[in-house]
Order: sequence, then C-alpha cells, then structure tokens
Amino acid sequence: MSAKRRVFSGIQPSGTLTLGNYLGAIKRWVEGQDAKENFICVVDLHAITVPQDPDALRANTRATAALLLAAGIDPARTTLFVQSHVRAHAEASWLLSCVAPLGWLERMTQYKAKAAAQESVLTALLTYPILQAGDILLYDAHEVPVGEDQKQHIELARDIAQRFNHLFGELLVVPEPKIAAAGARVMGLDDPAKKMSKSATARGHAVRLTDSDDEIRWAFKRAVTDSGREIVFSDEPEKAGVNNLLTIYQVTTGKDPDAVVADFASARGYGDLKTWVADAVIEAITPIRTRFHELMADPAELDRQVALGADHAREIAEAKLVAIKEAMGFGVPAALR
Ligand code: AQP
Repeated sequence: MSAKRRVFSGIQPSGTLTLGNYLGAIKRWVEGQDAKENFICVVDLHAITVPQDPDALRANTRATAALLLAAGIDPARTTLFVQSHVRAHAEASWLLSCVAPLGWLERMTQYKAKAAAQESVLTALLTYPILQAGDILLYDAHEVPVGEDQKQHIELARDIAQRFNHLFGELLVVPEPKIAAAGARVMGLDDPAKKMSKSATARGHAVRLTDSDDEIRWAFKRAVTDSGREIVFSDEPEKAGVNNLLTIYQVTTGKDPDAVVADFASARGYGDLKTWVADAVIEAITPIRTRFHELMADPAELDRQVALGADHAREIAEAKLVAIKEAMGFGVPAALR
C-alpha cells in the first residue's frame, strides 16, 4: 500500500456540474492533490439509480470528466476515471450488500428525500450507498472529502467496513468523511432552504460551471434573499439567502469571513451584493469554462486521458476485490487474479 494517505471522491454525471459541486467538493480536490494520493471517479453507475436517458448519460459522463480536468484535476497527480470502466465496483457492491443489513439503508435521508420525489423507486436507489462504500473500500481510502449531504453515506461505509472486518478479518480500511468548514452545503439560489443540485432543472436554481456570464448574472439577480438590508453571515432561517450568497463569495474568493463582510461594507443593498457575488463567480468560472470547451473539442484525447486513469484504478481495485472474495470464502481461480 502507498505511504501517502489515500483519498477517494466520486461525482455523478447526473447533469452539468454546479457551483455547489465546485465549492463543496471539486475546489478542495484540486487544492489537495499534492498532499495525498488521490482517486476521483465519475460515478456513472450511481447516476443510473434514477432514470437517465442513455445519450444524455454518455454526454454528461464525458462532460463531467472534462469539467474536472478543466477545474484543475491533474491526471499526473490524481487518478481520474469512470466507474463503469472498472468492473470491480459493481462486483464489490454485490458482495458488500451481503454484509449490510437493510435497516441501515432505509435510514438514509438522501434515499428518503429522492424516493419521496418519485412515483416508482428503483431498487438501486436504496442500495446506492453500498455501491459507494465499495468505491471507497476498494482503494483503501483513508479520507473521503465530501459536502455535508454525503456525510451519512460515508458513515455507512465505515459501518460496512467495520462489520466486514469483524466477520471476515481486518482487511478493509475504515474511511473518514472530510467536510469543508465553509461551502459544504451551497443552497439553491431560487430556494435557500434546498441544496443546490445538478439534477434540478428549474432555471435560476443553480449556477452551472458551463453557464455564460449573462446566465450567471441572471441567476444571481433573481436569487431569493429577504426583505431586510443587512449583509451579514447568519444562521437565522430568514437570512438563509444572504448567508448563502456570502458563503459562495467567501469560498469562491478564499477570503475569511471578516474580510468578506468588509468587502460588502460599502454595498448599497442586496442589488450590489448579488452583482458583486456574480462578478466573483464569473471571474472564478471563466478559465474553467474556456478550458472545458478546449477539452471537449478533442474527444479522442479526452477519452485517452480518462482511460489511462481507469488502467491504474483497475489494477488496485481488482487486487482488493480478490482479497475481499478470498476473505469471504470464494476460491478465486488463477485466471482472475
Ligand atoms: N449544494 C452542494 N453544496 C456543497 N457540496 C455539494 N455537493 C453536491 N451538492 C453540493 C458535493 O459534490 C460532490 C459530488 O456530488 P454527487 O455528484 O456525488 O451527488 P450529490 O451529492 O447528490 O450532488 P448533486 O449535485 O445534488 O447531484 P444530484 O442532483 O444528481 O443528486 C459530493 O462531494 C457532494 O457532497
């Protein structure tokens, strides 16, 4: 095993990536590339736990990989790959589903929220966190940097690892969730009580990393705030919109909260707040968007880079899968080693 601590993160190609994905996860993945050994996975098997159009899934998978590269994920320092390119993930999910009791899954709040929004719920939406546990455990990941919404799933992965180790011997690394101090839960601009999500389609809900400057300004201009005038960080529910805008500005610029409040001391009201936050976001996103279009113009090169990541991931994941199967009592034929 590597001497550096291992980090595993996943992102679903379930729509165009948002500012929430960027500030809560991707920006931190980029900043953490040197200190640890990093694995970043475009989790397309997770995306199909809610119905996806096949052409859209294909396009979103490639676009997600391109956006990660454009945002600064460096294949020389991070193993970037697509989940379905490494078969061990699906197999690990089955094996671990024979370790995790049903009650653990039924408690998951993301499952309950997503299931409530659908008429017919797929079995895999319930078992999604087991696939996620397999993703992490196959790579002996010590850390999983995620937004607040994923904390419960990582805790489940810990429970599954501990139960496996108890039943079959100490084989799996028990991972820790790493939640950002700020930006861990970027809220929708149209409703600051709801998390910003890439699969939500309402215009004005999310800022996407591919949005034009005009689209970004339009979304911020319509961001829900309150009837007051005070531009302050606050936990009060009625200030959630302003708090969200300030948090977006804070994480985008990398400033501390006092410096953020000082920046807005001369603002004439929420109009200035929205315009200035939009300006900061546009400045941060513009180079990502430009690089994204360059990468998408050469799909063969993009696919080549992602395939290299899968080759490396496959080696590690398949060796771990063999160890898991042996511990559980399967005889693994030489051809599969
Ligand atoms: N609003 C958010 N604020 C902060 N972090 C967020 N993340 C997602 N939304 C926010 C973090 O982004 C990473 C990748 O997320 P994911 O693709 O695995 O799925 P998700 O958490 O379900 O994200 P979405 O955008 O809401 O996708 P859909 O709409 O498909 O469900 C994770 O680290 C996540 O915490």
